[in-house]
Amino acid sequence: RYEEKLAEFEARIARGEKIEPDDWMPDEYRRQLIRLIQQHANSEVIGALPEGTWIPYAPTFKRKKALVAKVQDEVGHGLMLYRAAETLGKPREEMIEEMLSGKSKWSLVFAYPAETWADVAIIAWLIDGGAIVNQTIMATGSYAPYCRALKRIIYEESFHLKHGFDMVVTLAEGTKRQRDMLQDALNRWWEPIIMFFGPPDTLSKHTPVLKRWGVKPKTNDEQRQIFLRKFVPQILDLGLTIPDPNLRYDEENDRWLYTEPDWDKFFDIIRGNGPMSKERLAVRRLAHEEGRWVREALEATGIARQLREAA
Ligand code: BYC
Repeated sequence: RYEEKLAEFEARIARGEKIEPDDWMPDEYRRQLIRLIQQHANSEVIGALPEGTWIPYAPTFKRKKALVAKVQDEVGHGLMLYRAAETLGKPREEMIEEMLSGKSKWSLVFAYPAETWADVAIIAWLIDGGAIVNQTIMATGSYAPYCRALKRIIYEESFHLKHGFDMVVTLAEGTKRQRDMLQDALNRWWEPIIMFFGPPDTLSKHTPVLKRWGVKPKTNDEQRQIFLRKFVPQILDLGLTIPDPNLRYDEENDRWLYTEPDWDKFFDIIRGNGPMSKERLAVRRLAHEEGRWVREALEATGIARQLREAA
């Protein structure tokens, strides 16, 4: 009976056991995981675009090599995550179609433009830093294939963080123009970074069910606090100013206080109305069309079938 199966499923999660693809799971657990992992995969693929655009303009050969490697890593993360979502029964082609049609979401940070080289540094340091905070928590979650993918992703993201920090330090220790460029990038990225962790717990509709079933061990606001605790001191140490006059540490309650971002704006952006939302999708659609002949050739030669059978 459903109630008994559900009780056993919840008892397994309470014991800290992980759920594997062939195990029994409630339909809603499956639906939520597909939604979340699919959006995460989309974010990695779309997230390659703001930095990818800067590859031809990297200031040195060393920076260009590192940036190319990082962008390749992000696309690889997308593949690992689509694979993890596929274990729940949704074909990858369908997920990609939903991303291209705008039906399935991706992280709103990538709906913002990367205007200068300092944006590339801030993304690699603070967006990847935020992603590590989020993914380290999610990797302790209940669905085994997602956790396994996250462990591998975090390993690579940790290197991205070092690459980002090295770029930020170079700019922070550079000329006045470089420091101004860095401050300007931080000013523009601060609000999206705060939004990166999702709406406040009071507005987060999926958190209760995701927490109950151990997919999301910490809430959006808890994750945001961990990020602030880790990164605010480092940002200030670099001599940068954080563009929030209300940002301060509340010792009594052991938490950072900050100005709540404009959450109406957040919900509008994730509906596809960010400054770069349409352009990002148009570029992705173009890349997908340009790769069509490869997919067709793989099908026509039977290689695609062999790969599917081997997987
Ligand atoms: N952006 O109930 P809530 C990277 C949506 S890529 C857009 O709190 P949940 C990188 C949410 O989907 C890393 N939408 O949702 C790549 C929901 O809409 P729907 C990306 C957002 O799932 C390349 C609605 O708001 N990381 O690091 O409980 C280069 C209500 O929200 C966002 C992940 O994807 C957002 N930020 O919690 C560099 C991590 N936040 O579905 C770097 C995995 C919320 O009802 N995902 N929404 O239409 C998660 O941990 C969780 O899904 C979230 C949201 C914390 C993001």
